[in-house]
Amino acid sequence: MTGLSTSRAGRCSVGLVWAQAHGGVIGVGGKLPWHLPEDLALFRDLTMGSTVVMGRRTWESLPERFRPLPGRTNVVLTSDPEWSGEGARRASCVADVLGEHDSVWVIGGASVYAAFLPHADRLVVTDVDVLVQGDAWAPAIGPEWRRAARAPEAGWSSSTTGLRYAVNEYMRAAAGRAE
Ligand code: VY7
Repeated sequence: MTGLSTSRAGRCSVGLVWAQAHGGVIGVGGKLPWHLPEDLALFRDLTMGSTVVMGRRTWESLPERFRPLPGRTNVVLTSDPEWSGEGARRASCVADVLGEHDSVWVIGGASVYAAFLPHADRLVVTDVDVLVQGDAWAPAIGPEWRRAARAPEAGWSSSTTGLRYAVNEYMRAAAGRAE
């Protein structure tokens, strides 16, 4: 499931990948409020070899030994022209990212998901069956999206940690996306 194969000339193919608890919670205090190694493996496999786009806060939230995320082109969005991070490419806006890459995975956080959602073709969303306090939320998945797959099709997978989770893939329905 790596890479985005739907790229057309001159148009950046955009996937968003996130994991969410009930209510769409994706983070609290700059961290993921659960431990789900199976999701980290999925995230790694999905994004390996690709360009990953993240906000500056998400970059700061990565453990230093995983910064930049290995095996991937790391692009960090920030409006601060002075910002730099070792192993990161800075981008100042969504349009720059879309113009400079053939395909990207957007990996967070909340404001960056919201900014790229109108340009996205594909969403890969891990539902984590846990109720947690949050201070960051996933964007709403509107009727312009249709679920193309869920694994497992019914019920849940069980993590070695005991948590239950399921992986959903959404594709944009016919109407199309913003340029
Ligand atoms: C981000 C980490 C955060 C904290 C500790 C380790 C889905 C996830 C993300 C983002 C999970 C993260 C890591 C895990 C990945 C490793 C490097 C270390 C790698 C997302 N579904 N899940 N996320 N790393 N956007 N979407 O855990 O990273 O990939 O090499």
